[in-house]
Amino acid sequence: WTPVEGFTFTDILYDRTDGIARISFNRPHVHNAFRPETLEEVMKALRHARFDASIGVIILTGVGDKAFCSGGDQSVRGDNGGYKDQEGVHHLNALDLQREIRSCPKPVVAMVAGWSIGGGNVLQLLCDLTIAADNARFGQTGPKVGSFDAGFGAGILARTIGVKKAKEVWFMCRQYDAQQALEMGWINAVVPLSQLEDETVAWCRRMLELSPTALRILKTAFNADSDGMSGIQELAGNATALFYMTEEGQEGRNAFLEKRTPDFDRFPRRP
Ligand code: 2NE
Repeated sequence: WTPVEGFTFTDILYDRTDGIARISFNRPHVHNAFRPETLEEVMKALRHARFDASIGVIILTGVGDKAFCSGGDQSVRGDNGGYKDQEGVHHLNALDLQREIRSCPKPVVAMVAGWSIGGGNVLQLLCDLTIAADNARFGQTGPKVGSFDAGFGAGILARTIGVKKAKEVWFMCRQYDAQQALEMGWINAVVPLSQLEDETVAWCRRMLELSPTALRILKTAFNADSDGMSGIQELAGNATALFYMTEEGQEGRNAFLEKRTPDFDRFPRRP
């Protein structure tokens, strides 16, 4: 792994290897709980990886083997509707990151060792795939600590593991080990901790062998109905992008620029 140059992050690490970017929560003293600044940094790195054409897959993980992420840092949770940044402004920017993970056109893979809890576990859920170590533990704590995620955190969980199980997760605030999470369909694979990185990278390399456009459109398709009109917008944006790459699409642009009537006659009206 090589650190990506040009960034000075305090709360995350951002590095890369052969087509794979890795973004790591780096607050191990609080089991990688996030504060607003942490999430801003993750979003900055995610956007950079998104626009770097040499990156095909992004891993989201936590530093160390004790925690992926334990959610919002309760020590900076304020009384004014969110988590306080260093200027005292309150944020719920975990929700912004959730949307960015979903709308990132490249696969995002959660690599989980240790705790995946609270808002951290919702981020894990929203990654496209999750590879867990055998020491991973998953759960929601919201109703215990006076919080909840009634958006993707409830809705996508219900779609992922079923409504009854999702209600159990939120209503009981229990913790589930990696094997239980696998059986529920919450995650994709469990491996011994010592093999976590190798296995995750192997999954990423497999995706790097495949068509990036096919993966991009499939990701959008999986999210389209649950994202409503904005999901359809993303899916449709892929159609526009592909159309722009055709002679038919380019004929319209060329005719406009050349101040002539477009000639679409040579393009077939397919059944
Ligand atoms: C994760 C868990 C179950 C681990 O328990 P354990 O016993 O293994 O560790 P411990 O001793 O609790 O944690 C180690 C240190 O990390 C801090 C702890 O306070 C402790 O610090 P010291 O006592 O050593 O100084 N720590 C852990 N998680 C933290 C957190 N989230 N914020 C601040 N400090 C934290 C156990 O630690 C646990 O249950 N943690 C809390 C999980 C939690 O409730 N997260 C917030 C959920 S709400 C949320 O994330 C959210 C949302 O619902 C909506 C929008 C945005 C965010």
